[in-house]
Amino acid sequence: MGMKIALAGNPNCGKTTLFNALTGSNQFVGNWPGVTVEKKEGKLKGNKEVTIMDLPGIYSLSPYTLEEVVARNYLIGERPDGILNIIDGTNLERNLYLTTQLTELGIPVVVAINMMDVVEKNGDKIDVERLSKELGCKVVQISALKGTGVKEAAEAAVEAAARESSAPQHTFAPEVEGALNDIAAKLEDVSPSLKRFYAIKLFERDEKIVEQMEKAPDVENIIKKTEDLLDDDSESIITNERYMYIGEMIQHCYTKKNKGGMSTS
Ligand code: BGO
Repeated sequence: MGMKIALAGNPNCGKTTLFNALTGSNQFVGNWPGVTVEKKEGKLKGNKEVTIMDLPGIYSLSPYTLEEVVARNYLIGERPDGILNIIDGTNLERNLYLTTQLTELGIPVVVAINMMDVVEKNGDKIDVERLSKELGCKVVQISALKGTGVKEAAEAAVEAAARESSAPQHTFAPEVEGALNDIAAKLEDVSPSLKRFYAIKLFERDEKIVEQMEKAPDVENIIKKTEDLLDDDSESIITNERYMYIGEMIQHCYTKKNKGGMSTS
């Protein structure tokens, strides 16, 4: 049986460079069904049992761009065995926003921090061990351009995918967790590993997800109650909490050489 690893990341994070390094000339290019978004897949160099699926470059798993919808439909519909999430190490805060959503899918995730040659040149440091603990998934450092760590990243993704363990995840404020649990309890037809993802999307009033579900439960009362409690709309509640969580991780895990103030570069 072959294994499928999805390659996911923000636009410009080096995903194409990594995909080429992982697959070499062994690539098939087409379009995602029904849309003119490029679809690329290839066999992992040195292990033909492993297919690497290149997802469109995206910032989020929200429903606002065609690329986001294509990527998340693939992830929830096809359920790849693993996700290799490539992030730009020079832009950690922005890139981790997608990471916090990928780890909620119940699919094993490995994070590859790219552009490490630039991070190191700048004299900055990333505490990979701590980041790994706080994200609940393995984190490796790579330079797709120079080829360093690329093989190890692929091996880590294959290993994580084979273990079938889903990544643990961050928890939202107690009020939000309460609402998510109440919503999840109404999702009888959703497989256990996807309940949390669907609960969050329903909480955000994601209409595309509602349309996709055979029987979407009515959860408006649960959402409204939480919005009143926290005095904000549900989508902003989730977004703000993600940024708070990411901000804390950056504080713990990222050391900038030229901290604030005057920079000579
Ligand atoms: C140009 N290190 C460094 N330093 N650069 C990298 C790394 C890395 O590890 N990985 C990728 N890049 P894509 P998406 C470019 O094209 O793979 C660079 O969008 C240029 N081009 O070389 O395309 C990579 O698929 C002229 O840079 O990313 C590329 O995710 C001047 O990051 C860019 C400078 O990589 C995006 C860079 C004509």
